[in-house]
Amino acid sequence: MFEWKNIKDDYRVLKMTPEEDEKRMNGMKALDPEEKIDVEEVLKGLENYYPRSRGWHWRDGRDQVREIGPFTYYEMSDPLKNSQPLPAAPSFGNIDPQPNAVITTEIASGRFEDDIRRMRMAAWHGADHLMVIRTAGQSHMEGLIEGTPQGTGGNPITRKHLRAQRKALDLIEDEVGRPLNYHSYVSGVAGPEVAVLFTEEGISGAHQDPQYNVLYRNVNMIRSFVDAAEAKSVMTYAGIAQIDGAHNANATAIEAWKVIPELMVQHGLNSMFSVLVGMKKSNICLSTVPPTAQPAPNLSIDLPYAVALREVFKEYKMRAQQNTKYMTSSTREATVTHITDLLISELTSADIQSTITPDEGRNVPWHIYNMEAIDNAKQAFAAFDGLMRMVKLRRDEDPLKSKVRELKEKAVLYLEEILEVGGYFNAVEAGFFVDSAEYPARNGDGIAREIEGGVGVGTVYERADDYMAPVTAHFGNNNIAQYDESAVDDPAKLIDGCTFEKPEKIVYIDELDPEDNVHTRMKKLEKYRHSSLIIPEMEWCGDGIIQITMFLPVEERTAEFAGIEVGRKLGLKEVECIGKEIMQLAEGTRVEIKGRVQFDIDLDELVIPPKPDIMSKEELRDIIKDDPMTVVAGTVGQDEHSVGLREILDIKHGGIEGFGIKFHYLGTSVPPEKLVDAAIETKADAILASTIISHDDIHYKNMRKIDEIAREKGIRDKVIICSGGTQVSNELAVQAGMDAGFGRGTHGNNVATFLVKERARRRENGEN
Ligand code: Z98
Repeated sequence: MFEWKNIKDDYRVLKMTPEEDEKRMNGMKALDPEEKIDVEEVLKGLENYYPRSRGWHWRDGRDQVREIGPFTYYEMSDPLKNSQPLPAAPSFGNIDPQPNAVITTEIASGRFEDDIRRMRMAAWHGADHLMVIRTAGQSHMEGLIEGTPQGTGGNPITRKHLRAQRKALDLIEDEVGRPLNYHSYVSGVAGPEVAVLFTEEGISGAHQDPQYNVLYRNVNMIRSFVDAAEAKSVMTYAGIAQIDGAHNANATAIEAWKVIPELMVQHGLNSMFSVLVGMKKSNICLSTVPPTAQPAPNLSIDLPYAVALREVFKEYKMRAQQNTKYMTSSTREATVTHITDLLISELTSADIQSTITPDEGRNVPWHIYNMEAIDNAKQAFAAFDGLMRMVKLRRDEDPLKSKVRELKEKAVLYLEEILEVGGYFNAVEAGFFVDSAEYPARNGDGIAREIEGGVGVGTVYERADDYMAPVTAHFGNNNIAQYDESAVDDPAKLIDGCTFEKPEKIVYIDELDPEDNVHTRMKKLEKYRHSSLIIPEMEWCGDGIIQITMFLPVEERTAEFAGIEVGRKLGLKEVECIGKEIMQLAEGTRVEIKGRVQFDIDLDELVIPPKPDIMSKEELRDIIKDDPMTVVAGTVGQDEHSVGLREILDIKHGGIEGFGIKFHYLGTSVPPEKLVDAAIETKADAILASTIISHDDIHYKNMRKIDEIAREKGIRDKVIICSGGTQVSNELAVQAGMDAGFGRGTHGNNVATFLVKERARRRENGEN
């Protein structure tokens, strides 16, 4: 029998012995951050797996004033044990502040086995809400499906799929050190069955809203609402956080900002229904999306809506998602919309911040874009941290005051009108919802559904007087007392516990289709998992997809097809244009294409040059601070090219000056003697000779001269001598008497690192 330990809110973990845990995980060991997760191992022994946690987890340590690296933060939660910080983090001691809000990412490529690896990457970036979109059509299926078929536009949600991913997430959450919420969808014709499956398999969040079924999936309304009562009861028992479907109204509306009053009504209907079924308000999350996007002046429309919503529904949770309705193929534009939407979340608070991948508008759901979207949220929240200590919404002044009031009044009026026509079902029949006019006006083009129509019509029956189901978390009259008075509060007692208490009662079906399953898919791709071969990958192991961005100096339509031709000429297959943006009508177009490469890379044959030996800025600064260094520098011989050398020297270009190294710049066309004499005069530690001109090997000849003169004057062992230039190779420079030569691509830190290490080496060997 399961015994749960309540951690906080509705999040509980199972009490288990180490042996039970080991059996449940089929002996799988903790992940090694430097090793890939073994998906084949995850798939083994799933018949014995059961989830170790139930319920939703909010981040720990929220809203504490905390020091992270050199900064004070006010709106962050506990840090992760292992994570992938933002790209700029190395300049800030690699800190990775984790915001208060749970961060969602949607991962459902159609192959759940590859999504496992993506989920791990996402958790490292800071996502703790992993949402799986269903395959097309699953919401119209009457029952559950089994096995692991490939999906279209999402994943077929089956027990095996959920088990494999939940098992992997158990390992991943230990690795990152934060519980991970696993999520999918309960709305649909098989809602109650799915809710039971989700409880059994440890799902912690789910969309459930009967209005979604009715309006967008044309499921019969009676069926949808009856099912919803059952599904919500089960979700309540399991502590599953619920997300509603109101945001689909602004995604569907012709002009999204016009349905704002209706959004509040839809939120209200689903929330109150859920409360009446027994769900805690703190588990009811309103799915809110700023309805419009730039170039609309969207903050002045979307902010009053966000404020009104949070005031009316203050006891509930807010799940904020970015606007997707107006997303095009421009990931840049989508990113800006995302960040401005995040500003609304900051100004009004969000408990869950959903992130939609900036490629959603191009329908290429790739690994890298999940990470970009998560990073967008993490980065924006880091930027906004503490903002509300400095700015305040002018709530009681116009325009916010009157706009918020107007929205609330319109929502109330809307509800009154629903009552006037005889209630929700009549209102739906009358086409009240998603009308294109701005309420209270109506254009009569709303989504109308008939009470006698839709999927599943006529499938609702009244329970008979002797109806009884010996199960936990059942909605409505169950007539238990008639059978056993003592089981009224625990009907499953009649059968010694149901599957919610006894996972061993679950009938686990592995695969039904001998072809369309994870094992055949993985077998075909074995070479990319068990050999030295690799191939680029965007969504699935072995897909070979790459994306190329280019500018083509022609008008848009020509550019699209010319771009595809470029891909073909590069040898790519299945080339498609996934994005184009006019730079100027006639001058040209930015084009993005995708295609499949027709080769793989053998890592055994790959020549990887040794890692350049570069010390960090901080390390270099510290060393030079304790032990100063001076150099003399100039372009040598008849060479007037000073740009390269200045880049190595000047602080502005990341040169050695920035690490505290003092330099005496002697100018251009400096004779070798002068360089050496200056080094003697200034007691320099090093000479840096720049030499671009290479006719007749003059650059190497000059290097030899510097070396000879330094020897003649008896300072060769006291001074490090380096030269650099576009045609300089280290090997030939050393042959010409230099201590090192620096070629194209050299930066100040390469030179500084060499100088510091060479000085240390010489001292260690007693050479100077
Ligand atoms: C989101 N990215 O919000 P199908 N129930 C509700 C929904 O909102 C959705 C489904 C079910 C968005 C995805 N929402 C849009 C309340 C979908 C999904 O029939 O399986 O597509 O139902 O997560």
